[in-house]
Amino acid sequence: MNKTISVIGLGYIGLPAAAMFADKGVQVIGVDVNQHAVNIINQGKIHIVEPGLGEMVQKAVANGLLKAVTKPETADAFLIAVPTPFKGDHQPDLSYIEAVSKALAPVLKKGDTVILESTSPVGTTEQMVEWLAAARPDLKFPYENRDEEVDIYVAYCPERVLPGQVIRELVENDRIIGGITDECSNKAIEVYSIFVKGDLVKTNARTAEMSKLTENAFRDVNIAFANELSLIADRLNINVWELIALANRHPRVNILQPGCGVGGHCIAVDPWFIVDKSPDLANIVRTAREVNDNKPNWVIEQVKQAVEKVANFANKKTNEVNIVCYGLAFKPDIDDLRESPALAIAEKLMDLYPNQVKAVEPNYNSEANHSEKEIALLDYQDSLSKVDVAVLLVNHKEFVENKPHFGSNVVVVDTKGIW
Ligand code: SAJ
Repeated sequence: MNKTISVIGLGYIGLPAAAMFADKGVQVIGVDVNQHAVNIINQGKIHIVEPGLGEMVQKAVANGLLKAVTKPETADAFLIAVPTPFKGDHQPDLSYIEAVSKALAPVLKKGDTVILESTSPVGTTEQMVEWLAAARPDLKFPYENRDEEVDIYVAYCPERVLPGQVIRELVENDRIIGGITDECSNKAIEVYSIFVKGDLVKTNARTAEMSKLTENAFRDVNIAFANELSLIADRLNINVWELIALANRHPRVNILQPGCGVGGHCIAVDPWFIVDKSPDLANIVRTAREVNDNKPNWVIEQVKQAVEKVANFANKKTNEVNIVCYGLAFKPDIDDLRESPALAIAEKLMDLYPNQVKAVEPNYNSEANHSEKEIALLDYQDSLSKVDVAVLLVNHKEFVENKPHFGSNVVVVDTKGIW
């Protein structure tokens, strides 16, 4: 019985999961090394932005079902949702999982279930078992292909929720349940059955790890195709948006949308974990990453040409041209600036054109703003009379629903094809 569930890592994935268990009446202990986040959660508030989450956390804390602490405590099941960034030349950084394993091991007891949710290179769950087993030689841990009685059940169950839709997708999405053994999968299924309505599909830990990476690499490769098409179409004087819409009328073609680059902490990162394990084989995956990472540079070149153009026809100096970037978040209708290509483009433009660059970001929230540089923000309507080069970077609904009507004196660089 999972009377108490502990969620370790109270970020964009862990906190919604914690709130979801509490919503079903389970006693939840949230663990995070960030004292600031722990304090905020214990006040019934949240330190991230996700629609619907604030109300759930507030209720869970008020009902005494969710508390946050900085060090692991005894529980029946543990869900680990800590970051797995990459370091140096795109090698995965497992230090957070290692630190959690070492902090968690002392509180484990016979019969507990440990589930890793963090996006991880293949083999990480087995590595985690080694870290746990080294710290707790008194407990028997599971090993793949050894179906024997164990004390601790371990599984890899990747999260696959879309930021902005987390509360709905946590419940509705199918989940992949990668137990180290079949018995481990069964124990993990008991945990997710508490709130998941989607199918809980069993596999082994390695396949589950790879499936998460595969899903995000699939999307990255397909966006790279769209981004590459946008460069080719531009050279050939073809409207890429029309081109894609036409091609997508074929019953078996479904091309994604080009943009200013691929951002976020998932799609721009996870494919590298595949490349890292099989560098000689992962050619398409690597090239897709490079194509998407290079798109912001192409956008900057477009802006440079636009600045020259305006300067020429308005008879201005290039340092008199006003540039406004529309959208800074990593995708539409969210406030998340992490790994945002739009923000990177705006910052690069600020270096190239000091004091000439401003931005409009309707979802701006100073707490979530991870910008190194202070970008002057303008109100959307006010910006329209001040801009010479309008750089549309993110298709936020405000920009889609209220299209501007620029005069011929404004040059538009539209990376999303909406203006
Ligand atoms: N993007 C495009 N063109 C498109 C679609 C997206 O340029 O047609 C860009 C976005 O603007 C953004 C980036 O790609 O910069 C990523 O956005 P996204 O909406 O594709 O994905 P994320 O990063 O918000 O969430 C992804 C999801 N994975 C898949 O759709 C396969 C989500 O389900 C995962 O849970 C999440 O990664 C994760 O945590 O791994």
